[in-house]
Amino acid sequence: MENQFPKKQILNEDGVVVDDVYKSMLDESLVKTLYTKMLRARLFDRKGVNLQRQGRIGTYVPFEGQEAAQIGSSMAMEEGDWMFPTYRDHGATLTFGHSLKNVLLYWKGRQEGCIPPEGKKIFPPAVPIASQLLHAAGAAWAEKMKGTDRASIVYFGDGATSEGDFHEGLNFASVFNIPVVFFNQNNGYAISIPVEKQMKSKTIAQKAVGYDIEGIRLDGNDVFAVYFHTKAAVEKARSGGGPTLIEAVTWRYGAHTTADDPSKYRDQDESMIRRETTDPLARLEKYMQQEGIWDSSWQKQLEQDITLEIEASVHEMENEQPPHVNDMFDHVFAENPWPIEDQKEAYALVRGE
Ligand SMILES: Cc1ncc(C[n+]2csc(CCOP(=O)(O)OP(=O)(O)O)c2C)c(N)n1
Repeated sequence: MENQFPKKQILNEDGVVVDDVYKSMLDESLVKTLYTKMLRARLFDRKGVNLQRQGRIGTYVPFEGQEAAQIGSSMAMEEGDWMFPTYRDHGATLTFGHSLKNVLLYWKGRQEGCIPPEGKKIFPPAVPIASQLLHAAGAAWAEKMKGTDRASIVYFGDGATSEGDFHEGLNFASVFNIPVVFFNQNNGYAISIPVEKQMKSKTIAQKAVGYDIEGIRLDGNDVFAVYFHTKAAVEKARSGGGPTLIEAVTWRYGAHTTADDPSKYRDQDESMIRRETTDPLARLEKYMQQEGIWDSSWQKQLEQDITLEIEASVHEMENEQPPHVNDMFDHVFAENPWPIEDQKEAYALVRGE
């Protein structure tokens, strides 16, 4: 099965394009945009971890290492399409147009952080694993019934493929030929469980066979492979070709969340080695250098501009009121059932209110 789903690559680890078909499609402005968005995501992510460590936001979920997977795939979507992220996909949502301020507000615990800018169809991050696959299939099915050419993309991890919702989502999308791209980021771990203990199958892409849909396995640290293959899957979906399951093989360098200590379950050297050998940004930089489109003063200026943009959004987030404890109780049901009302009242009593 592994041989039937080889890891597709366009840009190899040395920054060399290994698939000639794509050479003519790599214009300078696309390459620079991909680099810019990946750098923005990385700097935002590092800021998120620092803010949590300084006690300025709550628990934060980092994604450093997964930038090519998130930015390449979100850049393949168009205005009017739907995006269904998990808690780890703010690189994708920011690239698709979510606001820095609101993404930060989410991590601060404010429910307003779930609201995307006007016109952006971005769902709140799904924390119940794999539940968002059904939402994505449903939204795309609705678009199909309305006769539009809008598609959905839904993000999920390797661990999510063990949930019933994964299978229901794929089966439903297959049976009704729904315009949805199931975008898996196989980052090797579901918290502390390595993918080899999560499943017997050697790839995630092969799971598509069970639903008779297309399955694609990609080098998820190669932003060109992710961008072009996701774009093809989205275009196929738009033109009535049905769903695709994409497995982007990647790696998270850091912890599962800021509440996790990865040294308890994996060798820390591995992330260091991967940073040196397969990093998505370093790889793109090598390509740009070899193509003569790398300019270190451009990169420095870019980094400065992004840093200022992020700092301004932190300032905006911190100018908002802190979350109220009742937010924990008030945003799941339109009308709270009695056990939740009881808990809310009990907690108010404890606080002396
Ligand atoms: C239905 C459900 N079960 C368990 C959890 C607890 N949980 C949170 S993250 C996680 C691991 C998910 O791993 P994966 O799908 O590979 O995504 P990753 O976090 O690696 O991006 C689990 C089990 C949950 N949030 N929802």
